[in-house]
Amino acid sequence: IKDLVSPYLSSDYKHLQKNIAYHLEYTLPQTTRNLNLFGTYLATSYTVRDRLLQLSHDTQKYYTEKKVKTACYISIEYLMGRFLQNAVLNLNLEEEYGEALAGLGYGLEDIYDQEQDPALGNGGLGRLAACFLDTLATHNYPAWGYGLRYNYGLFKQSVDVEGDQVEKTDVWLQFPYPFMIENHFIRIPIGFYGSIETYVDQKTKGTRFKWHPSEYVIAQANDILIPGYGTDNTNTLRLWSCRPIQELDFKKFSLGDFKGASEKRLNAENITNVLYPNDNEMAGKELRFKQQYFLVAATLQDIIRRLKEQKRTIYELPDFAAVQLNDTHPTLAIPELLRVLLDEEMLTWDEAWDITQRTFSYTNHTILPEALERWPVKLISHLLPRHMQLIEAINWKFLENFSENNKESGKLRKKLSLIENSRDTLVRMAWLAIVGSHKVNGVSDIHTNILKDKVFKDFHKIYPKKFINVTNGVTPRRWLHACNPKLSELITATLNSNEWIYDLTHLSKLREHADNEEFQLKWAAIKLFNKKKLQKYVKRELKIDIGYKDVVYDIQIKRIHEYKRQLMNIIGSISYYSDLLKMDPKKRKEMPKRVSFIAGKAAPGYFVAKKIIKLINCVSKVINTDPEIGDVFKVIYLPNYSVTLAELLIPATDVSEHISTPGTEASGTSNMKFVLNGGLILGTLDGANLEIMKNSGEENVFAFGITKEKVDQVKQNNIEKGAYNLMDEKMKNAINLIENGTFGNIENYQGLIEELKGVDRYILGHDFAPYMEAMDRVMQTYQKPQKWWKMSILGCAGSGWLSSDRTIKEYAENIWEIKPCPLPKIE
Ligand code: DL6
Repeated sequence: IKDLVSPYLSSDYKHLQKNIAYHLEYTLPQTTRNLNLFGTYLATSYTVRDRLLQLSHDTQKYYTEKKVKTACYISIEYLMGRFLQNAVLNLNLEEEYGEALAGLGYGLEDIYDQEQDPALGNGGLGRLAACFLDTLATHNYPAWGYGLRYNYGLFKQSVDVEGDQVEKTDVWLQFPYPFMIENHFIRIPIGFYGSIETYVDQKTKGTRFKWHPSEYVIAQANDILIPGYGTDNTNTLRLWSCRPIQELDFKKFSLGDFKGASEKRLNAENITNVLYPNDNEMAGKELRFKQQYFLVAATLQDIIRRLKEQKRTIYELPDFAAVQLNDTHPTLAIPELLRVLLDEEMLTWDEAWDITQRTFSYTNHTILPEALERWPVKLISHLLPRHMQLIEAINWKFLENFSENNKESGKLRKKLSLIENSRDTLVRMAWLAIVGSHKVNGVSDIHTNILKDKVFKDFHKIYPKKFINVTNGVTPRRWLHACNPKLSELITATLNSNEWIYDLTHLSKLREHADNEEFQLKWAAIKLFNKKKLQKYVKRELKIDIGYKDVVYDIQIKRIHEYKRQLMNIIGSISYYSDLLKMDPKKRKEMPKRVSFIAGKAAPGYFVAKKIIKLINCVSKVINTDPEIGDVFKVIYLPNYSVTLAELLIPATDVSEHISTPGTEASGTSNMKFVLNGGLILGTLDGANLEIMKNSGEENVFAFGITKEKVDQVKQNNIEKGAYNLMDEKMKNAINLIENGTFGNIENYQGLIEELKGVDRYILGHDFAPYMEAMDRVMQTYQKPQKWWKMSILGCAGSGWLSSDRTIKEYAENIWEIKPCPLPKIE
């Protein structure tokens, strides 16, 4: 390995400068005479990529030699965030690159800022996948990420003068993306449609099947190399893009049918054209289904190819790769593997099914019924006839086997059936994922319990050991070390070691300093510094002047969804505004100050969520321009929420709101990032909030509201008595202000208000008073700095457990059965 490192990759700053100049001249090509910021960013990135390529080659070679078992994470989304800073930090070359770039006249930060966010995900699920990749590399686990390289990522969001969300295509590939390498040696044919041939196997005399697709496309590999922190191990995220088998139909072209000549190319490219912008909602479109199959078919062929390259047999697949299905989007991998094993490898059903179950495991990320995928049998039969046949066979065998062991009624059989006979006959993808996997996990304690007791109750009875919990986590590299360098330095200096960066449990030692006034002052000064950065951003981007000293920065950032209850937040702001207006002006001036930030995108087709955004913007306009209010209270909606924006907001937050209806948020992971950065949580008894309370101390969280067990009763009361009749007076008053046109024409919000007054599915009315009381506690506590900063430090000290390093260790030990395989250190 030592010999492999060529002198080109030396990391002293002069060498780096030469490498940058080389890429400027020969890769871009530009000349060193007309140096510019963007060109320098690209050239710098190429030098980082060179280093990663070298490490990745060494890593793959070493893993092959050691015959390691590998985790293969299949996810239809990866929300990676910017890459350059993360890679430079992980490679521990920040100083050298800083010096090299200073010599060329640039600051490292300015270079980092040139990168745009690759937004190949919607929210929690994709961001979790990105955190996992960082941890897997950092802790030397052999792993591959598999996903799709969409041409257009998540839409860019702006807000128009009416306060409405405006969506614009994210053309992230219009400029080169230096960290993604098109691997021309990996091109895989993928079939669709066609027919099934039945024949007799001459050897066994049994019936065999063969699928003859009538259409093919090509899956092209695009690799992003994932460096670990403080290690040479470098894993790969392989993103597939779709290409046509045939670029141009010359027959049609020569007949003058120019459109027809390109039709097949366009149809193929369409498959990976765009990321569906739905979060926690199924996008029931044929193209989405094609994306799902394309992803898993390419991935499985790639894994099997690598297995065979190592001269290993197909029977060894479960010892070669642990394949994790990130939610149900990749569930077609189950019938696809079965097809390959039966129809191509000629295994028996029992052999093939055993290998399949031992290979796959499935993570559920949501219990919202609208997000549980069900695909029409008709659609599957048309696109993938052999797969539909196999799904029917799996179902039949599962139900037969179950009936043999259970003399239960047909009613239960119906509930367990992978195929639902509703208006349309549908395949229940989660059912298929459960039956075809050896482990199923939820992403927080409460979520897993709901899966076991409610959503998958019948399956849990059949397979009690299959269901386990693995609470989510976040990478401390990006979400503290990189995004909050001052806090990172303070922690390292205080603990006299930077070990916490890869073993976050070390943070517990901060407890000793929680009462120390000098330490508290340093801690508070860093928060203030970060708030000032955010204040400047708001001024520059939104032209709004907000204060930051002695002002509480209260933030809710996440996708806009009814269950996440941004509506309760904004109605709370209306109510607070109304209280302020009623106050004696002198008293009002003396009130503790607060800025309430909200950011998050709404799925373009989710009309209710878009109305919530409009309401937030219209309320914000009224409050922020009311001279009676001045700087006592402001509401700021930040457009175009992204990983990069989160990196600015999270370190600057005093209190962060995680206020979903109990039992609806599977985990939430941004709550973890806030705690890590000394932000306090204002939250309901839901998702990972509960585990944060357990680890950081209940007394260090502003919790409010009922437990999930009581939610159904409240909903029932709403239905029986009418939500409006049970609603708190202050909330009624706030609704009244919306209705009387204070924030623009009521017609804009009609559906929203009717739902609240009628059924109020997410029980905002019931939780409003405790919510306002909890916010009041926040504001009171902030007036006692010693108490506040103690809570903030203790919260962070208890967050060691929230690291994705802990999460991945649990996956590795309890599900994947893989072990770290660190590359030998180069002296
Ligand atoms: O597990 C990651 C993340 C959780 O933290 C969130 O609570 C949950 O809402 C989110 N789920 C999705 C579901 N998408 N689909 N399907 O993003 O997962």
